Amino acid sequence: MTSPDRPFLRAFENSVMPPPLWLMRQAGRYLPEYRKLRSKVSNFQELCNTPDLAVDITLQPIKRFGFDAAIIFSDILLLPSALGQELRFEDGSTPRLAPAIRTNGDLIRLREDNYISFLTPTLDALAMTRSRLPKETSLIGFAGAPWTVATYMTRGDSTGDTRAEAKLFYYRDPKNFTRLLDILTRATIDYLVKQVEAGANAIQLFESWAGDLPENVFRDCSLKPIANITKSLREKYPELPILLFSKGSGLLQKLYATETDISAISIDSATPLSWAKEELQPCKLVQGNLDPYALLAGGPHMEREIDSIMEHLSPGRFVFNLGHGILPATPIENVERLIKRVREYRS
Ligand code: 1CP
Repeated sequence: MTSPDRPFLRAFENSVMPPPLWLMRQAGRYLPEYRKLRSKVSNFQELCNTPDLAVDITLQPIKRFGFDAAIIFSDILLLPSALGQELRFEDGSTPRLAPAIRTNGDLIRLREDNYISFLTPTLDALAMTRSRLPKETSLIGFAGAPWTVATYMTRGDSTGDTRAEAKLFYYRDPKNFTRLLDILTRATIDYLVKQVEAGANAIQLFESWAGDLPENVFRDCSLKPIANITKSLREKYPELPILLFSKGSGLLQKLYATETDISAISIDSATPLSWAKEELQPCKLVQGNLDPYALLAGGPHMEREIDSIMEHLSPGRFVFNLGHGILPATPIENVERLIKRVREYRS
């Protein structure tokens, strides 16, 4: 049996025109059909943990827009919840994990076995989604990168900077903070392997909070765990597309490209296109990077930005996306215009 033709997967080999297209957070509050389902349950976690609902939500943007890839509806914070922290999503505020993990003594509270059983709803949703997706559409599984997940785990209920407690834990007690990163690295590998077994065709890692790390801390806390995760996945799945989105990491993104086994870098909106073309694209696929506010505003500015991204990046290995998640106030018509502009682009 030959494998189905999936433009998103083909783009990892060669330039594909028009380029494959999907949007980070494409299932979410800007969609009326999402808001309708969301209003029927008491909290966001219930959506993630009810496979029928998670599948319907994952498929919503595919049915409406025909994107080339679906991303499973879930959250990066379900993993620390499976490891034993209590997770609370409250509308309009940052999600919370309690009690905070800030010392060696806190680490022993984390579950090191059987945590995957708490993630079964997402694995079931992946398998069900794969069976219901059009065959040409790829399915993306995901996890948070260990540093970003650790920022939430160490933060607890504190209201300060998201990264403060993780940095302080690392600076005061690097040995035990590294143990936390190791626990997360191992659990993330396990979880991603299960996601691939359930039907994910590609994996994306989200590193949202590594943007202001000094280089040596970046190497220890972001680069190293990501290198370990990708090495393990690569040994098991030599061809698996592994994408990494690392918001705000600027020039240091080059280190992921040269020192890890990722397949693609999803660049944020502040990453210069000419730099991405020259420094990243020769060795990795580049994904990105329209500013979500340009999409929200729409109009001629958005069209110029799309053309510029296409001009720089579409001749190489490229997937069109945003530079961060789509904003809840984004008009549907602007998403439709974006798709048309990308698919009808002529250089
Ligand atoms: O309906 C609602 O009000 C819930 C909003 C929401 C949604 C739709 C949250 C809470 N998470 C999600 C889904 C989600 N989160 C997906 C689903 C797939 C998709 O369509 O893209 C993904 C991939 C994520 C990843 C995620 N969660 C990240 C990494 C990417 C990023 O945005 O930087 C992070 C940091 C989170 C934590 C999180 N979950 C939810 C919120 C509001 C946040 C961010 C909070 C913060 O800024 O600290």
